Amino acid sequence: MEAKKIIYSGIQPSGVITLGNYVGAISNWLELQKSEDTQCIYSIVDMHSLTVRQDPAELRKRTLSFFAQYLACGLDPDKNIMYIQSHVSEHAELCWILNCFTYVGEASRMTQFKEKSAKHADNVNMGLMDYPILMAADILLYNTSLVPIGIDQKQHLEMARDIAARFNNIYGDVFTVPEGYIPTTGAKVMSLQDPTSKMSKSDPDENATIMLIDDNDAIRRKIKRAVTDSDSRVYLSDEKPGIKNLLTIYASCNGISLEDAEKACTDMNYGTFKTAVADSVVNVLEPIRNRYLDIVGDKEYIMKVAREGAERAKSIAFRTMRKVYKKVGFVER
Ligand code: AQP
Repeated sequence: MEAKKIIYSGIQPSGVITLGNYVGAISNWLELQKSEDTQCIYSIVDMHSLTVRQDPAELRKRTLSFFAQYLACGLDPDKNIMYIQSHVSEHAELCWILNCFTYVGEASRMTQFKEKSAKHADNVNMGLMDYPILMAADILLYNTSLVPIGIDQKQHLEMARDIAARFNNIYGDVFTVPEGYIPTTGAKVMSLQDPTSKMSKSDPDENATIMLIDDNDAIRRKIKRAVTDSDSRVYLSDEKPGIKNLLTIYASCNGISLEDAEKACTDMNYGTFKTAVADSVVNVLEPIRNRYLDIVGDKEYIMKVAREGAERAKSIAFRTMRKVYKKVGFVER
């Protein structure tokens, strides 16, 4: 029997899960879990979120809330391995090993490192630079073939591939070199208030992002306030980033191409168009929010799923680490 193809992805518990995370990542996770030939591993990558200062009580609460949102989206714990990253200590162990096979020059060239260093100038910690190496460890621990991500993570995935290839060159075929899986539509959902920058989990302007668990009124209000332009016609153009973003959201929520979204909406005025976009988002998010409200209070259930997921993840991760430690010359434990 052929081994199942491993899919790995995660979201860090900072800020709030956004429509961008859903469209760029989670909606693909839902598709990928359907195949009998895949083993999907989905994590809440809490260790990554420490690269920015967190309130401990808030972080704990948010991690469980994110886990409940994974379940509410329809990620199936019987089918997938779902766990919290810090519960599997091999992530930190492999990160250390990979650090020793990564050059400071390549890590410091990463766009996210430069952007986050500028944004958090008072706390440019080593973790911020180490973020993509920990991400490489997350992926390589499980012999992952495919990593579903938004386009913002493409550079980090390239780095994970470089590190894997470098290690394999020295020690033989230890790691699977992973491929990225980036959606054709919705790889980068933009901020509703500044459609030239990414919709981001920690944006302090609450009108800029749609939260996965926003209620219908909030969704409608935010889309109504979305920045567009002084034109009045709906069509695709790089000169119209606000409209392009709303068309992207409409296309993703209706499961159609950007071009078909343009065809469907081109006769609408901006008011009607925004209502149509809001209806599409509400259709997708309302059932998720309702399921979330059912699950989030049941901490026992969430923890049971997280514990079982961590055990399954650990059994794979432990085998990888045994192999890696042997290859680099550590005495067997
Ligand atoms: N706007 C987006 N459009 C499409 N995909 C997106 N992703 C994120 N934002 C968008 C994808 O979601 C996955 C998880 O992302 P993450 O947890 O690594 O962090 P983030 O959301 O990219 O982080 P932010 O927004 O930069 O968070 P803060 O503001 O807290 O630092 C990834 O696959 C990502 O590509």
